[in-house]
Amino acid sequence: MATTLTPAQISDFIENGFLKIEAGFPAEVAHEWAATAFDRLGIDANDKSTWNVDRVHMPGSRSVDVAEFAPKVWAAACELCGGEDRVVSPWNWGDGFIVNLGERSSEPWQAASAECPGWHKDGDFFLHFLDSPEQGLLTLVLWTDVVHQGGPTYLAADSVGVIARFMANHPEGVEPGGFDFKARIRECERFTEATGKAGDVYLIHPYALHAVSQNILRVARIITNPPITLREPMQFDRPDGAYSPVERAILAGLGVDRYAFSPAAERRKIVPGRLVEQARLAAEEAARAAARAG
Ligand SMILES: O=C(O)CCC(=O)C(=O)O
Ligand SMILES: [Fe+2]
Repeated sequence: MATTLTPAQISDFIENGFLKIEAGFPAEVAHEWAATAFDRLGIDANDKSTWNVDRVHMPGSRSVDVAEFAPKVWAAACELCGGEDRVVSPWNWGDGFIVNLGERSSEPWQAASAECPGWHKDGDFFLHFLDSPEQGLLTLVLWTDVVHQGGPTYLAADSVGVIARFMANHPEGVEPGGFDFKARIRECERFTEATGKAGDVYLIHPYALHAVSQNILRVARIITNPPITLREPMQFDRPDGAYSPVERAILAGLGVDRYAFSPAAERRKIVPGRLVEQARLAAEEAARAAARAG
């Protein structure tokens, strides 16, 4: 596979746990997709009095293959995971939008810090091990411009090592709710905001802690967070040393060159409560679409 990332981009990813791909796909396409969210939610983009929800994670209604839709992003994501042959394809993006219209907009604004609520690592659907393949990368796809104080996802840039050490200490596996994120985020010191333009994409280390932020500007912020899945568990003692940047970031966090790991319990899936809520929202959307069709 052709290399698309520069050595500087890869060392940035290992240092900060994320890489921003600007103009990963055309802004006009992002705007077209984002515009569909309002009808689906039954609200008017231009009339904030109709915005009856502060934040919602919508169900998906269509999907595309990223290799065709955003080839530059696909190539970069594969490279961070150690190559296309290590990644489950197709990697699909859908319109299960995470819409932030006014999260905690009436509360005093808080800059990104350990004091903010909601820090977490993604992956509510499996038991977590140091080498888990289910969430190969966390990604944030920006379907609208995302601005300071307008609900950008907060990121802890030094959280990968914190989670790596926690996972190494728990070979028996960690439930999605078992990380004590409040304690973990207090071990972090470098915080940033995932701002950008419609069409930008953040490729983020699967261990990175992040949080929903306030949208005190009450501008419509629309993203998705499609995970990439690995075909096999990660490896930290590769005989040929062909570690992916994601693996190298974990080794760096552990402060070692290699690390023999095997899980001490069965890998298993977990059914997240979020799916029940999304089924309810999908039924509401279908009813609104039927009413519009009239
Ligand atoms: O809405 C956001 O800014 C982040 C959402 C998120 O982290 C999630 O849904 O897991
Ligand atoms: Fe998340």
